[in-house]
Amino acid sequence: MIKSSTTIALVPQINYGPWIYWHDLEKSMEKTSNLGFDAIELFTPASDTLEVENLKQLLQKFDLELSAVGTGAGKVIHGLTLTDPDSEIRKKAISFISDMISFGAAFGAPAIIGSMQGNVLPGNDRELTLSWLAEALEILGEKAGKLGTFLIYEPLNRYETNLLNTMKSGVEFLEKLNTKRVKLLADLFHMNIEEADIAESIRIGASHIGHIHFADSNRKPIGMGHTEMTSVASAIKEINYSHYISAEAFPEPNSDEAAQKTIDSFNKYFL
Ligand SMILES: [Mn+2]
Repeated sequence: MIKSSTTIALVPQINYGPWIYWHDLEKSMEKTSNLGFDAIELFTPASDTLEVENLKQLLQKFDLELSAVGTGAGKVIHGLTLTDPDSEIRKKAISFISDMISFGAAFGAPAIIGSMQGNVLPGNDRELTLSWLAEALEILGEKAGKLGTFLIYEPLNRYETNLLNTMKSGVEFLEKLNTKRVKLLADLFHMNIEEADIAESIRIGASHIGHIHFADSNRKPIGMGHTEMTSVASAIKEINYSHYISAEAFPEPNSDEAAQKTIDSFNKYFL
């Protein structure tokens, strides 16, 4: 079954970005639940921002699941990436994500590696940089596996990383790893920029895809841009996708309308 999720940003330093709800966890969960979503995806400053027992109670109260946890705060707040030429920074990045994996795993939810993957920096070797990414995914994928979950790696568009931008390059990268506990994130906004054919790329990703970010061509909620969603939705169903479709979209025109637009689109294409 394909499941729906909103996104909630709880990082005080960030006040705008592609998240539906902002800063008020309980109110955001209540609204998510009232609209009929299955889950929430969280963007928190750290793995210990929320108390596990407290979040468990809230999830139960609102009949929601945790779809995934983001790790981007490691970069935004601490300047950490998995591909920094400084090995001490890479170690800290691995440790930050490792703690996030433990937090998510308490709810059966995977952690997402997006901006924490970093870039090949000027003057650095591409193969060496990719080997640092591979090393980190091996360690973190196995850690997630031991905790009964998996890790999600997200190919980003060229304006956010120069590492891997397409589903195909992501699949080829994962297939060279020893760990089988890393899955790919199909972010429809990034794919709109990088892929020749989003539906075909979903088929290429197939069983490797473990999470989907649901956003239109302009990163607004699906239905507010020009992504041709009918063929994309068919491909998602065709591969028997059974994880979450999560609204990593701008809260436009506001959070409530963005959430409503998202669930209307989700119901239109996936119910
Ligand atoms: Mn994304």
